Amino acid sequence: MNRMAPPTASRCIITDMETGRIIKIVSNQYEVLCDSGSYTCVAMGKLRKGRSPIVGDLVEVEHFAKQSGIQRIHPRANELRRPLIANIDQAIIVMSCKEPDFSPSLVDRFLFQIVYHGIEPILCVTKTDLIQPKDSIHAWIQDYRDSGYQVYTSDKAEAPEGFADRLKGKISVLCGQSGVGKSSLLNKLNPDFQLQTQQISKALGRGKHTTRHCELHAVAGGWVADTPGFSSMDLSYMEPITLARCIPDFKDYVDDCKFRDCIHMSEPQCALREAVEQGIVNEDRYAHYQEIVALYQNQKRRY
Ligand SMILES: Nc1nc2c(ncn2[C@@H]2O[C@H](COP(=O)(O)OP(=O)(O)OP(=O)(O)O)[C@@H](O)[C@H]2O)c(=O)[nH]1
Ligand SMILES: [Mg+2]
Ligand SMILES: [Zn+2]
Repeated sequence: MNRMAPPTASRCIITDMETGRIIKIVSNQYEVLCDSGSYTCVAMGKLRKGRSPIVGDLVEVEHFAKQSGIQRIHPRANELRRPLIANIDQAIIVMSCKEPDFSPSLVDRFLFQIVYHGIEPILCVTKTDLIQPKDSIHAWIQDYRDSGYQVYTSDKAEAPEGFADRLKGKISVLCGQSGVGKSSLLNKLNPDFQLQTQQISKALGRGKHTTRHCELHAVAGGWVADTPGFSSMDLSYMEPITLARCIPDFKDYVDDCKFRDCIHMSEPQCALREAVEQGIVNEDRYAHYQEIVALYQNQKRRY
């Protein structure tokens, strides 16, 4: 029997590669969760020339003697621009009743971006303890429910009822302005969590950007990305015909317009506008859609 060791050359090509998911990026350090553990990795040279790895990416990691490096990014199932994250199942739009004030126009901007990228939206309205039972925000919440959206509500004490079940087995991302209570929501779901939270600035009436990085956390049997808050996003890239097709409460109507290239603004016999006029589709959401179309058209005019 030949007991000789395999030739050295073949030993050299055996590499220690593993697939993992990026759960956090700070400076140029990538935290990648693999089956064998969590590794702080660098991006290898050939990656730097192409697209950059982002949180949520599935990557091939090579383990060397003293460090681990990301060699390849798997193709992405989807990708959000703000917050920047890949491969997510659902995005939770977090909006507070007060501090900062509830804004349906901002909810819809988040919503449009999420559905445009093929991601399932969920709405979570926080700080219900700060409003009276007769506050008009309750009517807004009902409007979203009537339009077919899933809406959770929470107060200072409790995470929304049934919310933990919705996260199970999924990769989710929290989107919302600073100070709405995104990190607080995760702390409520898992008492072991101590994510930093901070009162909103009384002077400015808005958050102080307490969370600084996008990071996936294991919570409620799933993964949820806590993200830094923001309230402005560039949506002028969204192509109107495609956007209208992606909006869940619009899509049943857009195929019945007279013109196939109808962008549902002033074209005759527009089925979407008729549905709005009949009160079937929410007129505020339609107005918010029109704002995005105007942004798109302005941007096109400039180039
Ligand atoms: N009254 C009340 N306060 C809340 C509720 N949820 C969060 N807060 C408070 O709102 C403030 C901001 O909460 P955070 O969780 O830090 O907000 P955030 O969305 O993570 O903010 P950024 O990290 O800056 O994006 C904190 O003082 C929380 O205690 C709630 O349901 N009711
Ligand atoms: Mg936070
Ligand atoms: Zn139309």
